[in-house]
Amino acid sequence: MFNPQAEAMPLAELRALQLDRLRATASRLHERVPAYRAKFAEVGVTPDDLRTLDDLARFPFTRKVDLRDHYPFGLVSVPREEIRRVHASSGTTGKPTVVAYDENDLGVFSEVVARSLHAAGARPGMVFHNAYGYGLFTGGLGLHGGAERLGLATIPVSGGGTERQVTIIRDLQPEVIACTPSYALVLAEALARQGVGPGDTNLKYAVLGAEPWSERMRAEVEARLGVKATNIYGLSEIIGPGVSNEDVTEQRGSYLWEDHFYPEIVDPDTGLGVPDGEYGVLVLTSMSRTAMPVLRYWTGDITRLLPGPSTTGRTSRRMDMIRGRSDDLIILRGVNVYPSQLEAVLVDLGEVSPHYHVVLTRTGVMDELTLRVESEQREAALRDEIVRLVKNSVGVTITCELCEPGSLPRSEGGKLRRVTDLREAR
Ligand code: DLL
Repeated sequence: MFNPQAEAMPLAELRALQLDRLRATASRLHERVPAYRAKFAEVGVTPDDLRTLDDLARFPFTRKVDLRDHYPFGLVSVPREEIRRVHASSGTTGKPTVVAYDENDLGVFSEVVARSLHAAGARPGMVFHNAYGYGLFTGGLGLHGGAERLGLATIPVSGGGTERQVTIIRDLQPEVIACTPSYALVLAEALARQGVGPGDTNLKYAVLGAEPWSERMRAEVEARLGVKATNIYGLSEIIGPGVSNEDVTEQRGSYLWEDHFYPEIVDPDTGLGVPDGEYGVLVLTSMSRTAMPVLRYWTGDITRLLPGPSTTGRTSRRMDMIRGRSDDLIILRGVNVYPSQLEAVLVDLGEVSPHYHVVLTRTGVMDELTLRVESEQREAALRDEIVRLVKNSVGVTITCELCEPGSLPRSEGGKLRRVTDLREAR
């Protein structure tokens, strides 16, 4: 194990550490972030009310909208000069939500990613192909920092440029690869086209995440790339990748690094905690961050904490694969897209009606998003303009179809479903 002291800490010690860290985080937010002070006051709690771990349930959730309302730095709890890095993730409207890290946070980030990579099979001295996107997205730089911390020879390939990726896999002989599960299949197909089969590369371990996937997909990636694949989970608001990772010898449930992130599973409708083993929304608190800790973040991801003993000696709990989401977030080829971001593009354009519908399909291994928009004029130029604007503001390539006014589904009183997902579960 990479960090036995932290990962196999006796349970009583871990719970005591969590309570200390949660109290420190709640106090920090109460003292330094007016928005949290106000949220606490609204439900009548102060950090002194946090006497046991169960008391956390009395504190308010933090949601995406809180980050948006305090965009960009309203939830930061250190002076501006102490910020060392900023990442961003898609907001529910045109604007991203911003996450800030100080020196301490970057240390936590590389520590938890190093642990994740180690759990995935990586060992110091191995060559690491990092095909997560570098940039505002936390995937590329997040995996990078942890890989260097673990002592891997890190190749910062970033996303895209499949032919070049294939050349690097053939020539630099990485043992470990990190990318989205869907991109792993794209790479496997590109390798196969060059006559490179599963046994012909040096790849042994794949660290896959940033989008939902399943056991079926795992079997496919493992067979086609000749690797052992593990699930890495995370989100920008909490830190980025490395909130949890499966152990490669077990491949069942991702160990949450519970000395840094406190997990709860709650009922999506009532917000009340459910017992371990039951499905609900994952709520996470970052307990050791300083620039922008987040208390009880409502991830929207549906999963469960797995009961049963671990076979690896770790004391942290494991979470199951993500089963779905409690909101309308679409994850397209690893990129988060909210329908409302697409709507914002159409509204800005002004030439089309606000009636639109999103259809998600899968051709081979690639996900496609078709945006169907009602419009009086249906020229190719307008269609291309919408595709270009979405690419610029949301960062994904989509297909656009202009359709006759009145032809798209309308709300029949209930919540209008804007998205039809025809992708089969992977
Ligand atoms: O996707 C961080 C990440 C990068 C994780 C690389 C793993 C690997 P965001 O862009 O903020 O951060 O998106 C977070 O992506 O709430 C989930 O809905 C989804 N997600 C992330 N990992 C997984 C996973 C990164 N392993 C959102 N399985 C999360 C299913 C995942 N969904």
